Order: sequence, then structure tokens, then C-alpha cells
Amino acid sequence: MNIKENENLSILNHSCAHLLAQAVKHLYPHAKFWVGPVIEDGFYYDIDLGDDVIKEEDLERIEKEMKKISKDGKRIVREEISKEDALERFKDDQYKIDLISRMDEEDTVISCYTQGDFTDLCRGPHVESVKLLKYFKLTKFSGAYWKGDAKNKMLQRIYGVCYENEEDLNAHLVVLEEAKQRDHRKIGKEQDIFMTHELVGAGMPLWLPNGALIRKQLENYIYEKERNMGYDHVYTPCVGTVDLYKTSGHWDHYKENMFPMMKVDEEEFVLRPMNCPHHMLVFKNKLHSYRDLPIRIGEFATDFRYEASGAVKGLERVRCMCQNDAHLFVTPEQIKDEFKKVVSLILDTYNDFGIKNYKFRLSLRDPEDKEKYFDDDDMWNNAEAKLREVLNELNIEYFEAVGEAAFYGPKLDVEVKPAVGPEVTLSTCQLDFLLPRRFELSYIDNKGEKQVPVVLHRAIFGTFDRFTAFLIEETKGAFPVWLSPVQVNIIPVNSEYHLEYASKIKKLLLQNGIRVELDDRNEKLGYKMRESQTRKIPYSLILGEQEKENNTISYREYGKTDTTTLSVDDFVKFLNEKIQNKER
Ligand code: TSB
Ligand code: ZN
Repeated sequence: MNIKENENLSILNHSCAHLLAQAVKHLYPHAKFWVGPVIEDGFYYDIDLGDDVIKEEDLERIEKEMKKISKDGKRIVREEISKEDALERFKDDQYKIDLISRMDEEDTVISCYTQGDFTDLCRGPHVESVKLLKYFKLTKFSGAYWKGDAKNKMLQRIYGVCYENEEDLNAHLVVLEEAKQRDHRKIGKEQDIFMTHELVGAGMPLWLPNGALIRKQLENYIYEKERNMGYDHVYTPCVGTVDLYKTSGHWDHYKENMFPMMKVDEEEFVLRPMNCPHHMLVFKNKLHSYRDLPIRIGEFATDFRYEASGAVKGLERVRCMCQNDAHLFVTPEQIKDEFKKVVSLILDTYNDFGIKNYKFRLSLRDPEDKEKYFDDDDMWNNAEAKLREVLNELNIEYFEAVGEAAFYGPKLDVEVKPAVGPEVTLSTCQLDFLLPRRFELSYIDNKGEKQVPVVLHRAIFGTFDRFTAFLIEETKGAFPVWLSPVQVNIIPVNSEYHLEYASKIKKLLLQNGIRVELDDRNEKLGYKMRESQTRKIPYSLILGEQEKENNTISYREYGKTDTTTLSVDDFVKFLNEKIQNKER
């Protein structure tokens, strides 16, 4: 339920934010309070605790204090004062002074709410008594820069949620817990998919062997699809000179998303945030006739972007990423067709991965934002009109978002909802009339005249990083067998007597290209089976006397309780079919 959109719940949660603040004030008398808004799933309060930093166990302490105050049952009293009085009353509180000073009119009436020994500035409304705030929970905490600016002081943000009754609260907590269990950061760690290290840096994940295996399957999957659609793949450096990015326009319109410049000898370099400029130069390397078009240049390309340290998140939002990128160079007549092929590749891919919950977003420029967007009204109007035309012909449902376009053109993005946090973009397909012009690209048309091609920028997975994060959450870490880092776990019933047979089966599976492990530890069968389930390995083979004698295997599929016995050859065939068909 979206709490922000429900008036009663909104008031309840807003009041609960004050209860939180009061409890914090009791426990940390030096605490100063910034803002405490209601959000989609509850509320938070940003608090300056001086040198204190909130830890997990503090939440419990604060919650206990909140319960105590609630039991006391003080009334919540509204009071209206003048701006002048407010400035006087809160004169020792820099945060409240900041808020009050920004209220426009001199004669604005400012409201305060008092409950017992605690008064806070607030527009309200609130519930009548703290007694009504009974079913709440503090859910998490984080650091948050004052006013969201990394140059400012880091405040402590405490999140919570409040409901009208116990059932609703519990239902919400179950959903939260499920999301936590699905969080790719948790599963990524448990399953050794990726790690981070402060010596490498924030937002710079290291893909561990299990993660690398998954990624390799994704790369192979999309490479094959792209080859079949006539793409050519290249490798280009992950740096470029500042001049390259001045030519493209990134330097003027995308600089705040880039790592700073570095100098080597006399050359000025930047780590690239996008690959388009390199691919433009690849196109320009040869003369092209209209007959060569579309030319589709693909690359699994590493990019670096400056993302705020508070925004980086596991594999989902990183500073070093690998795009499943391609730039399609087309004639104006080919735009529609090529765009449609990209959309159908997206749909095909989502179907193969079983992704069902997504939305198409038409991302447009904000015409007011002259800094972010290249200033050429005709070009934008033309590109947006063309894109709408394609979308209407495709008959897909989409919503519009102003200010989300790339600086060079409008986009069709695909949005998905991660386990924790707001929606993110996976796939994207973008229409660009600008960069080809800036790089002076051309092809010769059927009359022998020079023309400027149009470019479609597209990424099906978006980045391998973000797609993998999403995939982990979709599958809850139980990957389909074709993607699983370990596909088969062999468990001999007795690690002594059945080891030889188990080793023989392992060898055979390996020869058939199957990723297999043999658990030869001297542990009980039940223990090993449970571990195999916890690791979410798709197939566990149980090999004992019967199997050894009959040259068979018995397997149990992840999540199931029954066991099936097959001849070894039939099992290999059965498994290979599942892998080949990318069965889920
Ligand atoms: C598609 N030039 C185009 C390209 O040709 C481009 O860079 N587009 S983009 O800026 O939208 O990025 C492509 C995709 O990268 C996005 O759709 C998103 O899925 C993914 N992405 C963007 N930023 C991050 C990030 N910080 N971490 C992980 N993935 C990201
Ligand atoms: Zn691009």
C-alpha cells in the first residue's frame, strides 16, 4: 500500500515521525532535527546527532522509548505563531531557522505541534494523541547528507512505518522481510556472486567466479542474438581524450556524471561514461554507401560514471559498469524498422528470462533545462515526434517522463522495480540526430549525395551489472539451470564406498560441458542435501549402492522433495535439453 497516497495513514505516519523525534531527543538530548516526511512505505526523519552514529541496536532502544511515550498518552496540541515568534522560539536550532527563513511571507502563520515535553515545527495535520500511535516499527537507518548535498554534513536518517492495527503492520513487515530476503546484495554475498572492497572503491564491485559464470552466460546469450540480427562487435578502450568528449557534447552536458580528467604526458584523458563517441569513430573509419546501412556496432563495454556515494547500490547502481551496448547507424527511412527490431529483441529477451513486471517509459527532454539538453528545438521536436510515431505503430503502452531523455535525444526505457528501492531502467533504445552531426558522419545515398545517418543507441540488458542484480532478485538466487554457476551437485550416499562411482559420473558430466561439483566430505547425506538446497543448486544427485549397481543416477530438483532415477545417458540428455532450451 502506498502510505503517502492514503490520507489517514499519511497523518498517522507523519505523527509517528514526531514520536520518533521525541524519543530520540530523550535519548540524545543534543539531537537536532531536520525534516521528517512521509514516504511511500512509511516515514523517515533526518537527525543531526553530533558525533553519534545510529547502529542496529539503537533502533530497539528508540522504539522502546517511543512505546513508553505512546503509553503516557499525551495530547498533541497545535499552535499557530508568527514567523517572527518562530524565529525567536527556535533561535538555537540552525535547521529550524533554515526552514522558517525559507517560508516566503513575513505574515505566514507557522504551526507547531507539542506533545508533552517535545515541540516541533510542522504543517500537520496530526492525530490527536500519541496514544493512537501504537502499531509502528523502525525499519532501517542510513546516513543522509543535509539537503542531499555531499558537501554538507552527514545526518542520521531513521526510517519507520506506522499502521492503524497490528494485522496491517505485520502484513507490511512480512513484505519487508521478503524484500530483504530477495535483496541481491544479500544473495550476492551468500552465493559468492560479487564482493566489494573499500580498497577498490565504492560502486566498484568485483565479480567472483560464480558471478562471472552467470555473466558469461548472459554475454553468450545476447552475443548470439545480436550476431543473428547482423550486429558487428568491437573492442575499444575505456578511456578517451577530453577532446573526444568535447566533440560529442558529453563534456558540456554530461560532465557532472563523469570521473575527473587525468593527464598523461600532454594528453588529457577521461574514463568514458558512454561508448557512443568511440563507435562513431569506428563508423567513420570507412566510407559507407546507403547499401551498407544499417550498420550495427556492438560492444560489451566498460564505462565509468560518477554516481553519488549514497546512491551506489550492489550491482544495481555502480560506478564501473559494463554495458551491453550497440549503436545502429541507419538512414532516416530505416529508423522505424530498426527501432521495432530492438523492441522485439527486448521483448524476446524478457520472455526468455521470464521477466513480466516492467513498464515502458518514453523519456523526454525538459525544454527548460538548457544545461542538460543540447539546445536545438527543431531537432528535439523532430526526434520526439518520430519516436512517438514508432511507439504508436508498435502499439505498446507507455508512460511519459519529462527530463529523463539523454542529452542527445529522447529514449524508450524499460523500468523495473527492484526488491528494495525505487524503479530503475534496464533496457533502453534512444533516437539520436545529434552525435552523427557532431562527428560529421556521412554515407552516400542512391543519388550519389552525402547524407548524415541517424543513430539508435540501445542496450538490451542495460548493463550486465544491473541486469544481474535484477535477475538475482527475480529468481531469489535460484537460477535456471542454464545460468546456474553450479548445475549439478553430486552427493555419494557414503563418501567412502560410493566415491569412485560418484567421481566417474562427475567426469562424465564434465565431459558433457555440465558444471558439476562432488561433495565428498565425510558428512551425513541429509546434511549435504540440505546444504545443496540452501545453495539453490538446480540438481542434486544421490549416488548409492542401487545407482552404482545399475549404472543410474537419482536426482532431486531444487525446491522439490521427490527423487527420480534415470540411466546416466538419459540424465545427460534430459539435462542438456533443459540447458539448451533455457528452461526455467
Ligand atoms: C545505450 N549511450 C547509451 C547507450 O548507447 C547510454 O549510455 N545510455 S544510458 O545512459 O541510458 O545507459 C545505458 C544503461 O546502463 C541504462 O539503461 C541502465 O540500464 C544502465 N546503467 C546506467 N547507469 C548505471 C549504473 N550506475 N549502474 C548500473 N547500470 C547503469
Ligand atoms: Zn550510446
